[in-house]
Amino acid sequence: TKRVRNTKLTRHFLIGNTAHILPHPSFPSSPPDGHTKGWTVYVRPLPNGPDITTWLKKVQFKLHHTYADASRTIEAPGPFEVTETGYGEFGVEIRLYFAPEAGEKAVYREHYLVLAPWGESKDQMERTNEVKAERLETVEFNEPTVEFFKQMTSE
Ligand code: SLL
Repeated sequence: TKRVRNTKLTRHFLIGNTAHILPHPSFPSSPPDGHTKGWTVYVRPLPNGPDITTWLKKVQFKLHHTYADASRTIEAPGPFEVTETGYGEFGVEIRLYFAPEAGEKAVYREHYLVLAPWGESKDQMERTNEVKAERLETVEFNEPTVEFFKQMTSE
C-alpha cells in the first residue's frame, strides 16, 4: 500500500467517564443489589470538535470481570459509550479500531473509572451529583496510506 512519506496526521478526542450516586434520573429506579453508582464510560469528540467517526470505526470496552458480558463493542456511528451501574472503580480496557483504509492496527487505552467527587470541582460534583473524569487523548497516523490521507484531508 502506498503511503505518504514524512507526513503525520494527528487527531484529538476525549476518553472519560461520568458517574452519579443512585438513585439518579438517568438510571432505572431499581438497580441490582449493592449497586450504588451509575456511570458512563466514553470515547467522544472534543466539544464542538470534528467528527471522529471519519477515522474511528469501532470501540471495544472491556469491563471488570464481575460484569456479565464484560466485553462491550460499539460500532460507528456510536455513540462510543457504555452505561452501567455498579459499586466499585476499576480500569476499563479500551481498544480503538480504525477505518480499514488507515491500514493501522487497533490501539489500546485504559481509563480508570472515577466514581467519587475529586479535585478542584469536588464540591460542585457533590452538589450536582455528577462526577466527571476525562482527558484529552491523541492518535497519530504516521506516514498514512494515500487513500486514508486523501479522505482525511478532504473533509
Ligand atoms: C473494588 N476493585 O472492589 C474493585 C472492583 C468491581 C466492579 C470493582 C458490579 C458488577 C456487577 C461492579 O461494580 N463491579 O455486579 O455486575 O472496588
